This record gives sequence, C-alpha cells and structure tokens, in this order.
Amino acid sequence: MTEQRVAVVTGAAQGIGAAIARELAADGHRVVVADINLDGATAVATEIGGVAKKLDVSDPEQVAAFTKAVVDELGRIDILVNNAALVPFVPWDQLDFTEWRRVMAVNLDGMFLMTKATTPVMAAAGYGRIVNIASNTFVAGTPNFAHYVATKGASIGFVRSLAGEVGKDGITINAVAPGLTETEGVLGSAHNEGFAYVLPAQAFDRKGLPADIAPAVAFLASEKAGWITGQTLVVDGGHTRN
Ligand code: NAD
Ligand code: 4PL
Repeated sequence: MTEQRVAVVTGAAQGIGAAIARELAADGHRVVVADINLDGATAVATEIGGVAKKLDVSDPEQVAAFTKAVVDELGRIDILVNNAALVPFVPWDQLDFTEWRRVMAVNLDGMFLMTKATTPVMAAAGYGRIVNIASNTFVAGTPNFAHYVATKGASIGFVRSLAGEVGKDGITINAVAPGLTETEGVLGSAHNEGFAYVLPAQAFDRKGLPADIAPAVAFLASEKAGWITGQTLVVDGGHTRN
C-alpha cells in the first residue's frame, strides 16, 4: 500500500460522501468525516476508524477553524473531496432569489472556502488531491433545479481553471459527475421518481448506489492519478455519454 494520507470528505455523514469516506478508509487513508450533521458523521467515522468534525462548509469562520483543527491534530491534509451540497427540487416557477442564494452558499461558496483553506496546506507539502463532486445533470440538462445544475457546471469550470494554477504545487484537481444515485437525500425527495426515466437511458437496468461512485473518487484521490488534472469523470452507468 502507498503512504497513509489524511483525507477530508465534506458532507460525509450519509449518501455519496459516506461511501467515499468508506472507500478512502479502505485504501488505508485517515479520513476526516465533516458534516453539519455531527451525529451522522460520528457514526460513519466510528465505523471506519476516522475522525468526525461538525462543519458548515458555507461559513468562512467554521472552515478556518476546521482546517486549523485538522492540521493541528493530524498534521496534514493530502486529499480534499468537496462533496457537501444541497440537492433541491424546485421548478423554475417557484425558484426565487432566496432559494438561489441558499444553494449557491453551500454548493459554490462551500467549494471555494474549503479549497481556498486547503490548497496552502497541500502546497506546503508539495502534494495534494482535490476531487469535486459535480453531477451528470450538467451534461443532461435535467430540469427542476436550474440553480443546482448551475452550481455543478460551475464546479467543473472551477476544476478546469484551477488545475493549471495548482499543478506547480503537486496538486491535482478533478471532478466526478455522478448520475442519479440512491442516497438518503434522493430517497427523501421528488428526485426518487427520476429513476423512472433514468434507468431506461442507462446501460444497466438498476439504480446507481453510493458505492458505485466512490471508487472513481478514490482513484482520482490516489497517488497513481498524478497525471490526471482538470478533468471530469462521469460515473452514471452510461446514462449520459459525453
Ligand atoms: P445527501 O443529501 O444524501 O447528503 C448530503 C450530506 O451533506 C448530508 O449529510 C448533509 O448533512 C451534508 N451537508 C449539507 N449541507 C452541508 C453544509 N453546509 N456543510 C456540510 N455538510 C453539509 O446528498 P447525496 O445525494 O449523497 O449527494 C452528495 C453529493 O453528490 C452532492 O454534491 C450532490 O450534488 C452529488 N450528486 C448526487 C446525486 C444523487 O443522485 N444522489 C447525483 C449527482 C451528484
Ligand atoms: C440524473 O445530481 O444526476 C436527479 C438529483 N437526476 O441530483 C442529481 C439526476 C438528480 C441527477 C441528479
């Protein structure tokens, strides 16, 4: 096995983030399970021998305190997975500026704040792996959450632009774009009905699961993926083909 790394996964109390935390732990890394839901984060961290931290990624002060605490306690941050996001279902007629800003704060401000706080730590070590969790909705143009799809397209643009700036510091930054995946969040929302149109478009006739997404993230977070940066890997059972 390769050297043990410290990995931060945001929004890792459940769903895709929890599966990524499990996968990175299975690869031998020390995983910080960060989430606004501390109870859920603690359950995942206990299961995988990681560390749970309460964190709202949209709050600059919390992000600063979190980053300092991780570096003080674990000494380094080698891997950052920007997974935390709001996944709303809001048709255009009902989308107002308050709802727009709410989603931008978590999905975009959170990605910016976490990346901004972490890249100096990685640069000092001359090594880093950043993976943004985007979505295949940016490819498919899925309706009923234009604000969300805008944030996922933005996360891909961010990866493309930043890759060239952080390469000199040994840092790669890539995106993984999942398709519709059966998570707690999806099960509790109208997105659960989306499987009816997604399954016939996929190459495989079953629902995507969090464990289907995590290996792609773990690969891009590995030392082996060091020649890959600025890219987006769609992981959606063939639903979209870009
Ligand atoms: P989910 O709603 O099941 O879980 C999201 C987690 O993020 C929760 O534990 C929640 O507490 C946490 N969170 C929310 N706001 C936060 C904040 N401000 N700070 C820290 N943590 C916060 O979501 P999911 O379905 O597992 O989605 C995870 C990621 O995958 C998201 O980026 C989502 O956009 C993306 N994605 C999901 C699907 C899907 O179909 N499930 C498809 C494509 C992309
Ligand atoms: C195809 O990212 O990729 C619904 C909800 N349908 O969040 C997503 C598809 C959803 C998706 C997503």
